Amino acid sequence: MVRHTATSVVTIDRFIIDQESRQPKASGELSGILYDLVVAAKMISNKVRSAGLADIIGAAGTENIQGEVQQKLDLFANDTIVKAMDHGGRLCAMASEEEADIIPIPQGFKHGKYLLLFDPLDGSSNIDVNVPVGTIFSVLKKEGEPGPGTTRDMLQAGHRQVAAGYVIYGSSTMMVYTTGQGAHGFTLDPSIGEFLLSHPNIKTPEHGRYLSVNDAYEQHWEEPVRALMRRYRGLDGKRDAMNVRYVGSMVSDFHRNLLGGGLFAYPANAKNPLGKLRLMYECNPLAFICEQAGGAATDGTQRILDVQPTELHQRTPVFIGSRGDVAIAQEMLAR
Ligand code: P6P
Repeated sequence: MVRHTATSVVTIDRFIIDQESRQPKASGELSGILYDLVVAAKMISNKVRSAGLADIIGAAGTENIQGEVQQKLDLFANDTIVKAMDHGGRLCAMASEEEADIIPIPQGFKHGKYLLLFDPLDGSSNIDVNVPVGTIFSVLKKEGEPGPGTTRDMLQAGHRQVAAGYVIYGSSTMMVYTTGQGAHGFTLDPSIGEFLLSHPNIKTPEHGRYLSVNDAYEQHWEEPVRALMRRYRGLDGKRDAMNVRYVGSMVSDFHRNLLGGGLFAYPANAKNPLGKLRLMYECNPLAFICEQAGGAATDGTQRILDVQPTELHQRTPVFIGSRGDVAIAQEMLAR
């Protein structure tokens, strides 16, 4: 007789409902935002997977606020998220890496109390060489009076996030998110179009195997950063060398390190005095997830989630991953 070991199949929608039921004051609006983000993730995943076949590979020719050439898939991902989110009545404004100003909720649509910030397709320069890319999102709550959200409403420290997550379009499409009740991973089963719980309550190891940094900038780092990287590489004899893994797609590097343990670093350098990565919709959401998984994230002087933003697209140096490895950065850079 074949014994079937019961394995519970939990869809992301079911998980979202279960998590909401544990929050007595939950109105269901945050769950609604997550549902809509799941739909957008499926649509972007579908397009990313067929990008090599359809005519959406390659630069769209336009530039985003960062002066970076926008890939066509960037624009598709951006528009997909905006269209999936703008009419649900739960948001009062959005902000995207691809758009200079905030994205208002169109006239005629109900304004909710939440703010959504996102990087629609991080690492998009890797698209046409088939390196995994990702979507990153952060949800804040508007303080004060209800009504249309403003840039000022968005300038909140990362510890005020109510939800954060990313989608990685890799060998499979995965969505990892948190609402402050742990970090949980879901893998898309394309045969049924459902994200299924595959990585409940992710915990990242205290010390990691992997170091993800672009050391082409070594000559532009300050000496404490160079000493820190020598430590991670075991060159000062104080610890074993970490394996370097760097694909140039933050979501991919972060996700591998989250599951296997490791540290992702994008330090300030003489060319980028505040580093390259954005605080509000890259570092803050990933830091929230990382802390929920038992990891940590610092800018070298303070916890990423405590940084008080002053601009929507501001950049920050970042050292994020296994708590013990981040502690070394804090110790060596605070000197
Ligand atoms: P560099 C992609 O452009 C990105 O924003 C991140 O996804 C990635 O980690 C980083 O930039 C790579 O930057 O300077 O090493 O090429």
